[in-house]
Amino acid sequence: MTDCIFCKIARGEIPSRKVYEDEDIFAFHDVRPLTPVHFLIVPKLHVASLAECDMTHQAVLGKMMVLAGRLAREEGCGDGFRLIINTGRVGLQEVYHLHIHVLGGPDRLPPMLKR
Ligand code: DGP
Repeated sequence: MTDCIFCKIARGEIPSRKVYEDEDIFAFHDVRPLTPVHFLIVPKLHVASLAECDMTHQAVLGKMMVLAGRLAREEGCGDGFRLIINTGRVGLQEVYHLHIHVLGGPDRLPPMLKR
């Protein structure tokens, strides 16, 4: 996907505050942070959302999850953090390139959803 904004960020064509990069994964700070720590983890391979994933994505999804914990700790979230994957229209997904939001304190986060 040449015109996908997160593909362009992962290729370095749009600047971002990089947290981590390897051959499969790119992680960068969210441009509109909701919490003191707020970064995104994306696969370099374009996939629109979690709803489009199948077993061929198993390895990269596993790597994203393991990295989420490691990078959260490295970014100062040793006391806990929250992962969010907004998916599709109902999930209020804004950018259609799969991404994990990693959100952290130092203070406790607000409740996940209002009742
Ligand atoms: P979502 O609703 O889950 O699709 O959230 C998309 C997030 O992506 C949103 O929190 C803002 C962030 N974002 C959108 N465009 C850019 C960008 O150009 N750079 C960075 N760093 N973040 C972006």
